[in-house]
Amino acid sequence: VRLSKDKVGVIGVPSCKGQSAGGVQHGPKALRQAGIIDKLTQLGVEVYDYGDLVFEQFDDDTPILGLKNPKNIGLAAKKISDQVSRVIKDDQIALTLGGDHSLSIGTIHGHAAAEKNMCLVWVDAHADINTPLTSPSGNVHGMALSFLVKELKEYIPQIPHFEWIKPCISAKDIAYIGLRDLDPGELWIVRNMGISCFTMHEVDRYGIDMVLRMSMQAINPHGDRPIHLSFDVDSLDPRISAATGTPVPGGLSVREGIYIAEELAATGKLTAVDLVEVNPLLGTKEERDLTVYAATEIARACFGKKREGNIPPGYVLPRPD
Ligand code: NNH
Ligand code: MN
Ligand code: MN
Ligand code: MN
Repeated sequence: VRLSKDKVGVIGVPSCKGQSAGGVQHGPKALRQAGIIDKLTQLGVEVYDYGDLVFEQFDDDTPILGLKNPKNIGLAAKKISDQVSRVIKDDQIALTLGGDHSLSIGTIHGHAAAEKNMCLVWVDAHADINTPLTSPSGNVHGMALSFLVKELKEYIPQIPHFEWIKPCISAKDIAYIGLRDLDPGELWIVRNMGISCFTMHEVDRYGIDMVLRMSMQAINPHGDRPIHLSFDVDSLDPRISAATGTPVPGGLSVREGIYIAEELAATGKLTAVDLVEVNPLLGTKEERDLTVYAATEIARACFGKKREGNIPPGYVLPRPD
C-alpha cells in the first residue's frame, strides 16, 4: 500500500458538546491508551502526535434556534479547522481522534482549505446533515454536514460563532456508507441534492466491495482527488461498537469497516481521517475494549496495515551462520 503521504499528523479532539452523553471527550485518551500511536508507527509511517486540542469552555452558551452550545462548538470548530489545514499543508495525513462528530465541521473545512478538490466518504449510521431548522435534537453532531454543503447555503440560518464557516463541498462530492437512521429533513436533502448514499440496504444488496467501487465512481472517478474519510464508530454494529452514544442495530461488521479503510488507503489519496464517537464511559469494560479495538484496527487499515500483517521496516530473513 502506497499512502498519499508518508507522514501522519495525529490531532486529539476531546469534544462532547455536539451531543448529550457524557464521556465522548475521553475518546482520544482511550484510543491513545490502546496504543494507537505505536501501532501506526510500527507500520513504518512517520507519526507526528500533536496531542489534544484544548478548548476554552463557555458556560453561558444559550441555544440558538434550538442548536445547543453554539459558542463552544463554533469556536472549537475554528481551532480544529486551522489545525487540520496546517497539518495537511505540512504534507501530513491528518488523523483526528474524537470526540463527537461535530468536530468534522472543523476537519472538513480545514481539509478543503488545504486541498480544494477534496471529496468525502462519510461512514455512519446517521447522515448528520440536519439543518438547525430540521434537527429533532438540537445536537450539532447530527448537523455537521449541513454547514459545509454548498447547495444547503440558503437553508442555513445565521448562528453566532458559525459565521466564519464557508460551505466548501458540493453534494456530488459526498458518499455516505452505512446509513440506517435518518430524520425526515435529512432524507429530503439526500434524495434531492444528489448526495451518493449507500445505506445498509445497499451494503446487503451489493456487498461492501461493490459499494466502495460505486462510491469512488460517483465522487472520485479518475482517482485523482484527495479523500476525506469521516468514520463514526456507530456505523459499526452495536455488537462491536456498543461504547458510543447512539448505537443503531444492523450495522457494519468489523471486517466491512476494515475493508472500507483498506480500500481507501489503497487509493493512495486518503488525506484526512476522522475517527469519532468512541465513548469509553458507555457500556461494560468488554464493550468498551471491543469498540476501541475496532476503531484502532480501522485506523491501522487506513495507514497501510494488511490483514496478513506487514513485514516490519528493515526486516531481513535470517540465514544460518
Ligand atoms: N439524527 C439525530 C440528530 O440529528 C441523531 C444523530 N446522532 C449521531 N450521528 N450520532 O452520528 O440528532
Ligand atoms: Mn456521526
Ligand atoms: Mn452516527
Ligand atoms: Mn471528471
